Amino acid sequence: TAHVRLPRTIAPDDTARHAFLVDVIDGLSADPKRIPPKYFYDERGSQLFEAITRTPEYYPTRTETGILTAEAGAIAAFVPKDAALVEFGAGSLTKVRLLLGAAPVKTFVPVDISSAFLQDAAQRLSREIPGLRVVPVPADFTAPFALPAEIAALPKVGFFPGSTLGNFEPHEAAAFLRHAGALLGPGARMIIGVDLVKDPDVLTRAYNDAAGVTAEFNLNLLRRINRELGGNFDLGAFWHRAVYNREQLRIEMHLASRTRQRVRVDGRCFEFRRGETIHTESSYKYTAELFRTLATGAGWRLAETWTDPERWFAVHALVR
Ligand code: AVI
Repeated sequence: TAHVRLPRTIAPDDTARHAFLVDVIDGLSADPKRIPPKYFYDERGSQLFEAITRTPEYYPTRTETGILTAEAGAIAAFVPKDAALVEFGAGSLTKVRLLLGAAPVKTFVPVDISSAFLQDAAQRLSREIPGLRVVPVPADFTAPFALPAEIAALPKVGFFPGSTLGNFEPHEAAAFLRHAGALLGPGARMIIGVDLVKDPDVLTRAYNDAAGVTAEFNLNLLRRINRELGGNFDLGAFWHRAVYNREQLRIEMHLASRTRQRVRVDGRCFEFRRGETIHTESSYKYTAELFRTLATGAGWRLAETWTDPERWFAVHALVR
């Protein structure tokens, strides 16, 4: 029988898997080993992150929510009438509800890498707020992407809560702010939540919760590699380590090898020394002044800053 080869289009899932594979192979080949934190967020990872935000030790989410609630009026006054609100890394959409309740927003554009989670959350939101147009964009916002054409003529406000900016290296954070400015266009505004530098004990506890949810979240990355990239990581052979780096003003999360061992990913072999780690995340903390310098260098002007009574977290308003 004749053998007919059908043309095969590359599905977006293949492209995403390939990018993941390349980053993991590169990162495990590097010394020290590293994997970018954006890969934490498969479905289970997104759920584990939500669970972290409910632990007593993880103060950022509830502190930021407190600021958004207490300052809703002032923050809403910063949003132009009929604006389109573009949220970067939208996740579960809990925080934006606080803003949408107070600000004159007509169109909401949540951008998130975890597309199943996003579709679900977007659907729930549009049912909840009937007058609101929700246009979800499933994209990795750390790479270039386009905004939907239907919001081209509207004034645009970026929303980037949760101190996600802190998970970028400082040069990446500057590049992100510059790109976000170009994407949102002239006259754009931005509301951005950033964790503040504080007592190292408070920081260290926040990333070492007693119930072990953060450890589960960190280890889930290995589970994802096993499932999606054909890895054979033994999750019991690694442990979660989170430490504050006082020079760099960042929490570092690592997965540390309990023994000397060999691991395979996609047919390739990687050696671990006993105690060797994979650096899986940095979470940079910014003083208000350091953040001002970062934003100014990226073409924004810092217009206002709202904070909580303990000054643990900051919500900044930027204007281009
Ligand atoms: C999403 N991001 C801001 C969190 C953070 O605090 O850096 C991720 C996280 N990692 C461990 N706990 C929470």
